[in-house]
Amino acid sequence: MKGQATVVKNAGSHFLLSTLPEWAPFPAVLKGKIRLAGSDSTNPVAVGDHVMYEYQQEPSITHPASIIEVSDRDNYLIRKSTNLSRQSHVIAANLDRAFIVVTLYFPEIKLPFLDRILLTCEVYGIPATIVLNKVDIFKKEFPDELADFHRIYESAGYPIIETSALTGEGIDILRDAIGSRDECRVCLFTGESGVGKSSIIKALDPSLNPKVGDISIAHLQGKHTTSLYEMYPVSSGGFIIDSPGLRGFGLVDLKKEEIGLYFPEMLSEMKACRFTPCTHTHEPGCAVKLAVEQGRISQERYNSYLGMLEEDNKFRA
Ligand SMILES: Nc1nc2c(ncn2[C@@H]2O[C@H](COP(=O)(O)OP(=O)(O)OP(=O)(O)O)[C@@H](O)[C@H]2O)c(=O)[nH]1
Ligand SMILES: [Mg+2]
Ligand SMILES: [Zn+2]
Repeated sequence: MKGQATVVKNAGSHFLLSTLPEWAPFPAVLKGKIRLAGSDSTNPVAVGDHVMYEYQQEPSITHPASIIEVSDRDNYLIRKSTNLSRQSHVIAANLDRAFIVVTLYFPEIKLPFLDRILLTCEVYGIPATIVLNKVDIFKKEFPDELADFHRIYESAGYPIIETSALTGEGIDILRDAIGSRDECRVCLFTGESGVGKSSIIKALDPSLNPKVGDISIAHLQGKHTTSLYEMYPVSSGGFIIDSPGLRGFGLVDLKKEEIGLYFPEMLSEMKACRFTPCTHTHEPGCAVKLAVEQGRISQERYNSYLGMLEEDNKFRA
């Protein structure tokens, strides 16, 4: 017999599937070699994938279903490994939104890293919201840094939701952004280790129990507690994919002239550049550089952009 379902957990060699919006996960394995056409990714099946499976008897741990086909993806988020192999890894597929979780401190935020994730979401057409977690730690103590963060990302056009998984602040707003039961959205939580992705899922729905880790005192970093991609049904509505903390985030292959197209705030300025294409670095009459000088584009985002151009040199030289 055959059926269609969504991948809700990816444990490498075995999977859990569920027929969304029903939540009744059952085990499955990959049958034979499934390759998506044109894909060199290390994982042919990702959480969020819609798959065709077959089974002889009701799927169970001892008799898992067999995944026989992966349907075309509406979208997916992909990361290149940062080593020279440049293999790609599909993070998740068929996403309605990515929530990129960050915090200003513990671990300290790295803006270029956030900007790489945002750029990748733009490239793959996935709407992104920034979740600024742990506000209980820095809202009072670091108001200037907080204001700076809002200035940078609001001018770039990204929504920011401030949350604390500890006090519950902002969790209702986040729940609304995920959506109601009828909307049945599938959303990814991604970001560095230790920022509180799993903690927020618990705060959104206390009946869910993803593992939560510590922050290493020695390094003030997360300890990579979540090791698998796994979807959770939120009781108020929607499905959230919890994911392991990202370490590096290699960029997809883009031509130099293309990178700026995925910075929303540059896109609106670059029409006025004197030259096309313009890399917005040395060219005279560059409207993007003017917008940076005049404060419409933040220096921080522009610096991230320059960093990406440089990385591009490193891998293409
Ligand atoms: N003060 C404070 N601590 C938080 C908050 N959210 C999470 N934490 C703490 O931060 C640590 C890491 O939380 P996790 O939820 O495991 O972080 P994660 O992003 O899932 O980390 P990985 O699974 O390693 O990627 C834990 O000690 C949490 O208790 C928050 O809003 N405020
Ligand atoms: Mg986690
Ligand atoms: Zn320009």
